[in-house]
Amino acid sequence: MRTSLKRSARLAILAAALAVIMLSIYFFALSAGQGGREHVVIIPSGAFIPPEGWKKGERVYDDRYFSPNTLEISVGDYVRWINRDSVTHTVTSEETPAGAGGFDSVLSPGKAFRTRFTNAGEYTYYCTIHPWQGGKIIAS
Ligand SMILES: [Cu+2]
Repeated sequence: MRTSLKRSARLAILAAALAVIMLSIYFFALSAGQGGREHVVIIPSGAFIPPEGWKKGERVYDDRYFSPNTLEISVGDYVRWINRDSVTHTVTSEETPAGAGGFDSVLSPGKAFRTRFTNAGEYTYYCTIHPWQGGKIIAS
């Protein structure tokens, strides 16, 4: 009887210690600012319509094409683009910070694409099918 009580007490202490260790790791990871939040950018209905007076090669940074058009995130965060338009669009990186990889995704209507930003800096992107559509991500 006594021995089994001691054993369960030891087990309880062990479980409590384990819980403390797990919580410490969790809060350390949070305080390290590793990001991990997800942000959503919508490709709105009608984004395929070029702006009036648009000239070839010109990017237009406007919520009509990617919304929000400029998004500020933390390094380590994710961005999910959702195509709410009636036609296919692409999310194609244009300028990226040194050392950062690019991205390129084709999204038919209703589809989404998600990527993670692990390098700080400014990223611009556009749609290769409707090249007036410009967007910007700033990771810090
Ligand atoms: Cu497009």
